[in-house]
Amino acid sequence: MSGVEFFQEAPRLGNQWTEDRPLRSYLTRVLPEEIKAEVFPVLARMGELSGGRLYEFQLADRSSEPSLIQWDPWGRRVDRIEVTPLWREAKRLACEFGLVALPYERRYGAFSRVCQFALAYLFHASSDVYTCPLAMSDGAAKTLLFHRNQSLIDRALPRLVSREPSTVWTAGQWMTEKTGGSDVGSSLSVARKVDGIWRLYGSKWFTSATTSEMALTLARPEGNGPGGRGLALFYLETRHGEGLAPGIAINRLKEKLGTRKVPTAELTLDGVAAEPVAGLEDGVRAIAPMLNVTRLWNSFCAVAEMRRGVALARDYARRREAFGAKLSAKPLHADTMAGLQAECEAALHLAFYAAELLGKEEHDEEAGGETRLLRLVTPLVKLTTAKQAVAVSSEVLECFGGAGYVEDTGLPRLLRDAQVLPIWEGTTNVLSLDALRAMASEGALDLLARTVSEHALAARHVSLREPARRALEATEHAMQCMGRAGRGREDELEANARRVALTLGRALALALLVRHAQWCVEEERDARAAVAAQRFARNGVDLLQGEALDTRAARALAADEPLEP
Ligand code: MFK
Repeated sequence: MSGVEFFQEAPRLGNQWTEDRPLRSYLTRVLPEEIKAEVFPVLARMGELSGGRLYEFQLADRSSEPSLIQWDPWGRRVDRIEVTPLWREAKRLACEFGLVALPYERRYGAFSRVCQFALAYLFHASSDVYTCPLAMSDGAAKTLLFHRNQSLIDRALPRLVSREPSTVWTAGQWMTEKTGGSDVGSSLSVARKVDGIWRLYGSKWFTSATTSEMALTLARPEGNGPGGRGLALFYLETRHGEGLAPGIAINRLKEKLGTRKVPTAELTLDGVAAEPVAGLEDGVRAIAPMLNVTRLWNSFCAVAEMRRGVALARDYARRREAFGAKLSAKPLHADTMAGLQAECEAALHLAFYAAELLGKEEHDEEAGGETRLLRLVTPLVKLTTAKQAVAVSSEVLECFGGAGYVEDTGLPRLLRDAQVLPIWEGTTNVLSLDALRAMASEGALDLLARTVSEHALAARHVSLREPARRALEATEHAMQCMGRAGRGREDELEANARRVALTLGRALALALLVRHAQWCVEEERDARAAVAAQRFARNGVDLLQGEALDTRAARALAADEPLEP
């Protein structure tokens, strides 16, 4: 061998709780002392796992994937899914830490959701998206409680919130059919009552984490009308002894871009027994409590995915030398990383704000219309953080140069797993329209604007004045845009929906960050959150600057059809 060999060191992670300044700082500000005393050591344990043993396990388990075994050696159809080794460990840990159980145990009162999601956030990035079945189980528990269906609550709830891995259940959320993942009302599955038992017939085109013991799903009772109103919400159990319940067949697992450890299946339902959860119509409305919970999980997973990428890139920048200095010392690299860190911090406050609202709602502590606000904040937080996660993860890969594009570094997974976040649980456009509906029907926009201004006006430190001004200005723009809506302008409003929603989401995130930064300056003598607020404001908050395109012109451009000048 001639010449000098060079080996780049791999990025390393430490305790993900200890190293997460924004998380620790936020929880220090909001949690009462007695809860901190109990929860901080648990978070430290999860942080140690997530940056240590579980992360190493994840790297070692990188190439294993779930598999579908359709037949046993003697020709019987079994349709059994084998999950990866890490998923088996993740299931055990999720039970031990009570990741689904926590809010139902209600030990931390209205802060139970904050504590739950702090743990889930630390867990997610090393769990190979085991958070997917956890999210759906939480959503199912919430939905059964919401509808006060006592026999189903008695049967399923203790299992969904169990801390015992050998008896715990997870839930599926079988909504998507070939006719649409977004337009759920066009679902074709039917429900027929045979000898006093409801049976479901049809197919489900995407069912995530299909190893669940139960599922909530939609089907149209025979004779019902079209659309979401004609669907009903059903509960079913998927297991029968060692195998699948009669009337369910797994056709195949999906070959997906990312979330490759999550077994996502296509199913045929051919008479599987099911039970209505909440009457025999209005199924879309009936499943909404589940959607709102899973959308919040999605948001925390987005923040966690960003945080993991930035933690790895930061460590790498400290080790990697190029052009005669560490990357961390290079002004342009530092500026890029600062932009990413700012996105993470703002997203963290946004997601936790929604968790605070949900916790208050569940403990009857909501005040001043906070439940209506939550209805609007949920889609805003989901769509905003999901878009951030894709952009940040893409940039994180670039921070590693070619290594970020090479599979056995474990880095490409970050981008692949982030890319699902704006798709499942409602795409950005579908959620933008959902946010418009929430604004129109629930009058929540004023509440949101008031929240932004209350938080932004908490900024007294000089460094926070400009970010606070930008949050207020962006919100004002969105309000003006909504104020122009009216008869004859429906198309314009719809075309602007994503810009309005993202502007509001980012403005709220900035205002929350500003408010926290003020506390950090005063209580921690730490200016980093303030710098994050300044930087987030510069990353772009107001997407409504300038005139919107005429919708007719936009259609012509989109379809590349002729248009007279
Ligand atoms: C790592 C984290 C992992 C997270 C778990 C991932 C698991 C992945 C599994 C999936 O992806 S499952 C599929 C997820 N699918 C969706 O999220 C569906 C996306 N489409 C929508 O959300 C559409 O907006 C919708 C299907 C709801 C539209 O259907 P419709 O039939 O046009 O319903 P419409 O008229 O908008 O709403 C019907 C009623 O429900 C209305 O109430 P009213 O009857 O009183 O007017 C709505 O207000 C209400 N509603 C709809 N969405 C709601 C809601 N209420 C509360 N919250 C909501 N989000």
